[in-house]
Amino acid sequence: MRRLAVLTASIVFALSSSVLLGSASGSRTIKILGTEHFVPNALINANYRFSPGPLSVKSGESVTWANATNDGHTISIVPSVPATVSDVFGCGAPGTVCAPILACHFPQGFGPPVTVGCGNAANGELKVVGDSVLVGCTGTPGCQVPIPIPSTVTLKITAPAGSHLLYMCVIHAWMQGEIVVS
Ligand SMILES: [Cu+2]
Repeated sequence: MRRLAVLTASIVFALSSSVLLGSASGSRTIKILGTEHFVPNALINANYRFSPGPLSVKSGESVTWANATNDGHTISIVPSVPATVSDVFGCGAPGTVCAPILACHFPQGFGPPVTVGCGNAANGELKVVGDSVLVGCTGTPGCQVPIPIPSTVTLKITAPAGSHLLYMCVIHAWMQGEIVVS
């Protein structure tokens, strides 16, 4: 979880094309996939992603995020998502969309204590900007999160029909998705 803060060298993203595709099947499960790889003085590569990225649901339906990676993530509704490499790696600085959400989840910085659910997500709902939940990796191979947090979370989408909820992981700010509520 803490590695984002130390990324300073060259960066390679191998984002899966799958994040660009919607869900035609009506699946209500979003997988969290990917790995990261670091070679000192050479590269850092991470392709953590939501699969699918965009999803259409009806208001009141539930969506499950299932983490298959060995790192923790967040599902965080934000007013806008970072659009450049600089925005991605600067997310968390004061004034960015990541800052208030990181402050909620990690009131003393990365590591315990943590707040698992922020805003309506504390009650199992996703509705408005600021709603956010931590997804852990307990049970996945090599889980590097020192705190037991479930790797699967189900949230009820209670935003009204017509809403477009932009969401992201504030730990890995290139992980971005959208929920279209009908
Ligand atoms: Cu993440």
